[in-house]
Amino acid sequence: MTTSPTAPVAGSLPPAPDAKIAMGWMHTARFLTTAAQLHHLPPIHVPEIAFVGRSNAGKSTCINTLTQQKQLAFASKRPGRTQHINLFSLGKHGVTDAVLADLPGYGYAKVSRSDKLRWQQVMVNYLVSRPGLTGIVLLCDPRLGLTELDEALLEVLRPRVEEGLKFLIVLTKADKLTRSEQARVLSITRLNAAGGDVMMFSALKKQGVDEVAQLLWQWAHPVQPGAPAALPADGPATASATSDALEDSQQN
Ligand SMILES: Nc1nc2c(ncn2[C@@H]2O[C@H](COP(=O)(O)OP(=O)(O)O)[C@@H](O)[C@H]2O)c(=O)[nH]1
Ligand SMILES: [Mg+2]
Repeated sequence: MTTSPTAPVAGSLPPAPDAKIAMGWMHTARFLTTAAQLHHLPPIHVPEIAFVGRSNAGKSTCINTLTQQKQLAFASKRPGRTQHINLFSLGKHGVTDAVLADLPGYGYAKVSRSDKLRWQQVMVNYLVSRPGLTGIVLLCDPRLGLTELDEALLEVLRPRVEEGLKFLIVLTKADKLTRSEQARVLSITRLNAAGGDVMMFSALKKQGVDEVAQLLWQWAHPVQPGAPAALPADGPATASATSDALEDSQQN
């Protein structure tokens, strides 16, 4: 979508902020609350952005990297343990202007079938019914690609994305892939992204961090009717590629 700087379309994205602004904003993240069930979540009156993905996809590490806080979302050595929805407030000077929701990872082999089903239901209910939900970040290990569970989630999301829900697939652990592997998985994933964006990310190499932060800032600060665009543009957000191979602890 293109917008004229003098007549922004209501709800459209503002220009990308400077990376420093986006990263400073992400750094304000602070724990708000945790809930084991949907109806225990407080109503939120600012844009809410949810992080979802398979267990071990790198979700906690991604949230910690974006917020530049080592322990905000606990990077568990035992995947599947985080069975709560955790909310984090974002906003300068203690004024919350967005909320991040960290949803439980799915697909962990050692969780009982009944727990799996219960959590899938919580997740689906959250995604279809949460008021104020503005955007979804789906974390995916590019070496596995979109798995059956990711595809099932995409099907749930598709109608909401068509209605305007923002959607981004973050391909984590980019440092595990060569440049050409990254290019290949990016183009394949773009075909299956239900109209959302796809970005490469590495917590280890700090690849794609600014770009993801800038996009989330844009999601959380949509252009208001009649208002001028919020901040000067700093060029389009694109993921650059670096590569190397490092080990992590794997499950399944
Ligand atoms: N090489 C590499 N490993 C990563 C990266 N991000 C996460 N990991 C590793 O992947 C594993 C799972 O990460 P975690 O954030 O706990 O995944 P979660 O279950 O989705 O929250 C951990 O061993 C992390 O150290 C990355 O960017 N590069
Ligand atoms: Mg985690």
